Amino acid sequence: MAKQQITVPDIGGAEGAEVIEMLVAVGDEIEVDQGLLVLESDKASMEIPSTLAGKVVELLAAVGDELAEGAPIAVIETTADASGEQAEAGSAQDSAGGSGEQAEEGKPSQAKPGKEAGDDGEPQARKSGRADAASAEPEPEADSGDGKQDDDTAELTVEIPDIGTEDAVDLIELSVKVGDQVAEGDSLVVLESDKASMEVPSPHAGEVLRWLVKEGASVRRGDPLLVLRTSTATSATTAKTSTAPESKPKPESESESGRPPAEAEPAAAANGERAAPAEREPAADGAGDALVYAGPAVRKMARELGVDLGLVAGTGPRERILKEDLQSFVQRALSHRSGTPAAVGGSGIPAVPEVDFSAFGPVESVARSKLDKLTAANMHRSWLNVPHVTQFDEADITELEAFRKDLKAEAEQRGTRLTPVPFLLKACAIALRDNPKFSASLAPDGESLIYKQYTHIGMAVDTAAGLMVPVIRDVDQKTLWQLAEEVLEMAAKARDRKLRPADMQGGCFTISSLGNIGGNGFSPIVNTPEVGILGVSRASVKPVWDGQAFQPRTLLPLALSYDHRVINGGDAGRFCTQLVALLGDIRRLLL
Ligand code: CAO
Repeated sequence: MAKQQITVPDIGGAEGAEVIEMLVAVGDEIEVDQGLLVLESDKASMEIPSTLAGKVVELLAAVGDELAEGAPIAVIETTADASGEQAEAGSAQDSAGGSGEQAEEGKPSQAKPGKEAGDDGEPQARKSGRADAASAEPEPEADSGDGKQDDDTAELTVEIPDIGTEDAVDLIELSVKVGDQVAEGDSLVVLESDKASMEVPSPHAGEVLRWLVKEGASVRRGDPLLVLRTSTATSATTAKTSTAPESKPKPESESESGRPPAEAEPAAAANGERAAPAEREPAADGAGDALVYAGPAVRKMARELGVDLGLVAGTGPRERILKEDLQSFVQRALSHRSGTPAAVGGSGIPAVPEVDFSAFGPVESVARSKLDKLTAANMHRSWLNVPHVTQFDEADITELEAFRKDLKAEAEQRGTRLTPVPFLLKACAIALRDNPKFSASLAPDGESLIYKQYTHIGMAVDTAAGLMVPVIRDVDQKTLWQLAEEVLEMAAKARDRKLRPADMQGGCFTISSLGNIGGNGFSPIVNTPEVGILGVSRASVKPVWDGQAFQPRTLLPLALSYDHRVINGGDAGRFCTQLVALLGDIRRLLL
């Protein structure tokens, strides 16, 4: 066992980058290359992977910290077996020091933003006299002055700068179009690797003459991107800039200064390819969909504008949020607000008036967690988009409870706990099989329903950090014991913040059980784009008339909320009736 410190590696010249997410907690067992935290600079967000395997014994960074290369991240207790090469490499470094070396060792394998061979942080640009618009071949290196087209202008081929990896990365967005005038530092394209997304800033001001790559291409350092026409004066200045080792990528705020946002981002949507929808389409999977897909510049702009990106619909590739989407969102919000004398919120809804609570007594403002804010955005979106109806029922689980209690000892022997939730999962899986609309989703254009050939069910988990919805896969194919184990495992992972995005994706339907907490009933909000959610409240013993006398029976309150665009009352009635029958006679779970 040895304690070693992991520090921030070379992050591509970024002076300091903000920690926007911690991916590990003290006590976590981690592997080499597992993400430790996410850093976001002006130009890129990047996951910093661990260079060691072992146990996290101390965290030396937190969300909101500004970190530069060499800053300590965590202390890892490595085992000889687990740490392997890394332990050897870092053996001289204990938790008290050695951060300088560690930074070298800790260099991430993933892409880094904006750092080029000359360390000047600018993409390489070369002069060229070629005018072959269709060519995607690299332009030949030209001597200084060769690229001059006339007295005032020159053509320059801009290349992919050093992106911190020799591997190819995806070019996911062309941020400008032919004919655009770009300022030095304007984003030309967005690149994305497994671990980071980054914008490539223009090394010069000029006019975009032609593209030499296509959106979706795999690119590497040195690949030609586009040809710029620059003025000779500008070109001379920037050519100097691009070879000056001390120069750094220009902060976005500088590059955009003097330009209104509408001009600053002539992204794909500006080509007229897509129209920004009024509101973000519900994302796939509850808390999993919480991950907003947007580049650093858009995130920065959103922060400046105070916009929750969870509410903005992305029209870029893979629903990436473009600056234009953000602008449309803000414009819509402003036009709603200025429309009537009474202040109105989104969709014309009267806004809640602001109140100065401190006028009535002492107050404290506590920042909400990211998870809380994303959950709020998801709930709000679903509430506004989905016409909700909730159907209530009660299942007589007297026999189920007796059976469950009989199995308590066996459950303990197996090292698990059999709560009502596995039975609910099983019963829902059968009801979903027989009522497939409940696990369908509405196509974005509303023209079709997407039926899923799998039965993955989300389970709401109440955690100290907020609400999480891990998804239990192929519930229909699992035994009650397997489900019991998975419920425990997923709930524990959620509470320990060990769920991965993939654990929270792919759900067809959700169960929200408040049975362990209490309450007679509640109407849950559909976890869009799912169309149904089952709310389960606390079971209680009640007198039930059997035709001759009142009998004490254990009744479980159920509340099925559904999207009335997809499901009708009749469908919901049938679903609930079947569920009640299944839970009332668990032998039916075998049928
Ligand atoms: N009625 C009465 N008792 C119930 C019950 C019910 N409907 N459901 C569970 N219980 C009891 C169980 O019997 C068990 O006690 P015993 O061990 O004595 O039998 C105990 O509660 C188990 O509770 P649990 O929370 O450990 O496990 P669970 O499987 O019932 O629930 C989970 C797991 C993850 C669903 C739950 O812990 C949880 O987080 N629920 C909250 C979900 C939520 O927040 N929903 C709201 C979403 S919208 O804001």
